[in-house]
Amino acid sequence: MKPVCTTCPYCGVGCGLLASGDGSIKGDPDHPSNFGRLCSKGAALGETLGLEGRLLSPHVGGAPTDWDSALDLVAGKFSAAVREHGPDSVAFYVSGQLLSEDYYVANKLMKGFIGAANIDTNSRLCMASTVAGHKRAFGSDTVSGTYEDLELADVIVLVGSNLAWCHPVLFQRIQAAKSERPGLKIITIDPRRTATTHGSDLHLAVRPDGDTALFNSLLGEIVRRGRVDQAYVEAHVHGFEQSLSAAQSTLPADTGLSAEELQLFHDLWIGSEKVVTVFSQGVNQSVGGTDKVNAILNCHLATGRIGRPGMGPFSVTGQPNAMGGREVGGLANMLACHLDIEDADHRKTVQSAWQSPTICTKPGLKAVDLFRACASGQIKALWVMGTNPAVSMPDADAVSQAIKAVDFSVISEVVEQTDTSTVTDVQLPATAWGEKTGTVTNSERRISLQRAFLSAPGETRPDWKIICDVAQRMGWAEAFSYQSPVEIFREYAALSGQAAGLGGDFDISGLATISEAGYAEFTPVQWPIPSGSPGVDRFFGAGGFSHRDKRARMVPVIATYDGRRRRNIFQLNTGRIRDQWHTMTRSGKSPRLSQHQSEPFGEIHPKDADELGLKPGDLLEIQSAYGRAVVRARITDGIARSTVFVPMHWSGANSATGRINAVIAPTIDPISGQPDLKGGLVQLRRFDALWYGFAVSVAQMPASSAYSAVIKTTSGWSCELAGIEMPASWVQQARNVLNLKTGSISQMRDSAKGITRVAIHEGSRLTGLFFAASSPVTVDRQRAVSQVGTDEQALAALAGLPAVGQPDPGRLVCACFNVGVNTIRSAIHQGATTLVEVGNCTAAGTNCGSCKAELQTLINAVPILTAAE
Ligand SMILES: Nc1nc2c(c(=O)[nH]1)N[C@H]1C(S)=C(S)[C@@H](COP(=O)(O)OP(=O)(O)OC[C@H]3O[C@@H](n4cnc5c(=O)[nH]c(N)nc54)[C@H](O)[C@@H]3O)O[C@H]1N2
Ligand SMILES: Nc1nc2c(c(=O)[nH]1)N[C@H]1C(S)=C(S)[C@@H](COP(=O)(O)OP(=O)(O)OC[C@H]3O[C@@H](n4cnc5c(=O)[nH]c(N)nc54)[C@H](O)[C@@H]3O)O[C@H]1N2
Ligand code: SF4
Ligand SMILES: [Mo]
Repeated sequence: MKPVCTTCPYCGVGCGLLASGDGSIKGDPDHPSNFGRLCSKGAALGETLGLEGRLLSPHVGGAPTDWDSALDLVAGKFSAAVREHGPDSVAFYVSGQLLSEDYYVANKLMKGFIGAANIDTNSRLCMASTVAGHKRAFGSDTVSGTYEDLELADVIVLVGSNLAWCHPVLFQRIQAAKSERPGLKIITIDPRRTATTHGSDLHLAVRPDGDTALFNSLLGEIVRRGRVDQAYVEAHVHGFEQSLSAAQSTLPADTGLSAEELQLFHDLWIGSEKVVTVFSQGVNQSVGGTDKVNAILNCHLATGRIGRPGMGPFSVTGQPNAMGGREVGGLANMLACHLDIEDADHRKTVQSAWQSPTICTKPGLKAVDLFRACASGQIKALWVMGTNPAVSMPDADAVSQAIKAVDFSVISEVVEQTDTSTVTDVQLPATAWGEKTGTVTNSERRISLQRAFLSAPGETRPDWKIICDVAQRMGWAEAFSYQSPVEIFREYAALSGQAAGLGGDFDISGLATISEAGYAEFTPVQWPIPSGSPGVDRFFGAGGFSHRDKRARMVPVIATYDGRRRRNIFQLNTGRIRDQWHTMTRSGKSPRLSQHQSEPFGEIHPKDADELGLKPGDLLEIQSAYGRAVVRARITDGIARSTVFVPMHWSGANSATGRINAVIAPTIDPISGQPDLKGGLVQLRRFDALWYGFAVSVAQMPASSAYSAVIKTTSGWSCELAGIEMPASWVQQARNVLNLKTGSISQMRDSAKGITRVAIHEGSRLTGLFFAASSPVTVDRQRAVSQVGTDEQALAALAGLPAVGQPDPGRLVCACFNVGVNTIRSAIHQGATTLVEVGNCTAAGTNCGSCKAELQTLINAVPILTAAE
């Protein structure tokens, strides 16, 4: 069978894939986002398609039911709440992972038919500050540039972005451009050392939230050096003087950088016209996120470096359809097609296009307030779609409680048990990636189709269909009578033409009459796509902003900085790792992806670790007024003092105490409503475990004990754990942890190492291994994983050592070819000194390339011997 062209369901790069029903996935050589490239997550998609753990039928009150009963219940509850308490008593909380068609109908239902705007999305946690910053500066939420600009630039500045891990294919494109043109300089601005800073020419370890001060210092310097584009500013920009005086009132010292570092940055940025400033969550997720965005935009506007090849500000979107969500008006303060709720003409246009009985007249509740309103009883019915807020929202324990407190809650999910689905009343089974069809828009405004290549399993239905099924039952049968996604797409495209008529930027009306066959053959295309005239490649090169006077605004922004250091008060920074996707409900199904980083961890500076009495391998307890978490300490001088970095991915479903958002305060940027997920103050201490353990089982292990982190392996599951009470019986403890009630037991006490070892056999098959010790257990994890599920002798397995002649490959670095750190180090010691040579010897880094930055670090760590030595 011919593979199907589709689009990756993970990050906003939006790579094209060739997917087959047997789960084989390749990069699509013809897709203009990736030209055949892939990253480790995309390459491992085939391992996530199994039906294990999928939600396959509607559930009410924990029991399976039929669709009609579930839909009648949901529609009845929402209608009753609207009737009895008004439209503002219901809310949807949706996701940048929905397809545009799903997203569009959800918004249509809430804003045009229920008549309130209480629909917000996880993009509030992600892109809201950029949206607000764009709107302040441009009058519209427009990303002006294209990926090609990154290849045409002379200087690329990455601000608050770990591109090498979070947008790996874009990073690969940049690296390829750099190897062709070594003059291309990459600057990364991040308080922390990352895989991206390793691949950069200059790393500016700005103090947390020092970005506004940094770009203010740049604006001052642009002016001092006479490099303002006077003609552009005079013709197209307002607010120059006010912004400059605000910038000049900011102290360069507030950046936390030295005078030399600042000068280097100024020289590079000002010295080349072709500069692209890429920004992401280190900018957006801050109490001053919107100001940071405008501080960056100010510098591009003052120099007229926008909308021309090789230059411009560039916000990279996170989720596969973060951009599409903004286009359909997914946020509580927007209308479809970049129209504004506050504008009466805009509302009228949308209402008449929808022929709807009503239209919301004021912005709805933004994510943090939305869940507060759930807790307070204002929201009587809540519908969550395609997101896991009990893990990803700040103050996550309170969010979980808030969902429980709502009279009636429903979730549309693909996975049976998530931290959120287990606290909702109704679970509706959605078709997953690979089983459904619809469009997504990537970071460069390129619309691509995700196509089904598998049949829908069980009773699952696509999200758009579930929403329409409910809307029809709420009395709006005609307005939601779509038979397929293309019908929704056509309506949406037609509306965008009317929106553009009101002066908007978003116009895809050229696709408003697309046929079913045309949609099925959809090839990736960048908007704007007006009907009857050609679109443009880039926006704003010659002005033409969306404010009424067509001018952009430079916005005065001031950074304030509380530089006091307090004893045992740390700034909590959070973010992503290379091989997991958010709350791991999908990427966590891949054993390969789970090996790269198998535990939640906290990066901490060696001096802080010393002060806290932390040794490598110890556990770290993180506490705030909101909650606590326990993670593995990772001691590194790559992180600044008094800060700690923890990944966002671990949830209650796979860890006992690794859910970091339980600790994070629900503090928001007052302009965008985006939570400060990279800020927040915490206290740290060494977690005093009485024992540490490691377990491997053929059965799925629950997240138990005082500390635990469970991952999927090739033979079942493995788990790191620790306890604060000595179990009465290690055998019983092993059975509980391994989730194996039956089977014969072998036990061994290794007094030399102080390790208790328990093996469980079912007949001749080894079903579980459990190791415990008073200090972190030092058995060979990979060896233990490879033994479980086989006919391994108990005593050999309990010895936990690699068999003679079988070297331990070490922690996984290259997920594509399963190459461990020890294999790579040994190749380097044997003389491989470049990425190509390491690739030739071990195959590491030769497929998706996501691990190249890590390989380079390993190469750099080994001194190269010269002939003289
Ligand atoms: N592997 C992987 N890739 C992903 C995702 C995933 O879950 N896994 N998710 C996708 C999504 S939805 C998103 S939004 C993107 C996010 O992509 P990124 O924004 O690149 O990812 P993060 O790791 O959240 O944060 C980036 C960096 O911001 C830094 N930072 C923290 N505070 C500051 C600060 O004050 N200033 C500056 N300059 N930097 C700071 C952090 O140290 C971190 O290294 O990734 C997308 N891609
Ligand atoms: N501490 C901290 N917290 C963060 C961040 C951070 O940097 N630090 N980043 C924030 C950001 S940028 C983001 S984008 C969020 C992401 O956070 P979430 O959106 O909560 O994370 P996901 O795990 O992607 O959740 C998606 C859910 O949808 C389900 N799903 C998958 N496919 C489908 C489908 O087709 N239909 C339906 N109905 N459901 C589906 C998945 O199983 C999963 O449970 O996290 C935010 N939270
Ligand atoms: S870079 Fe990786 S995760 Fe992002 S779209 Fe491409 S293959 Fe998917
Ligand atoms: Mo995101």
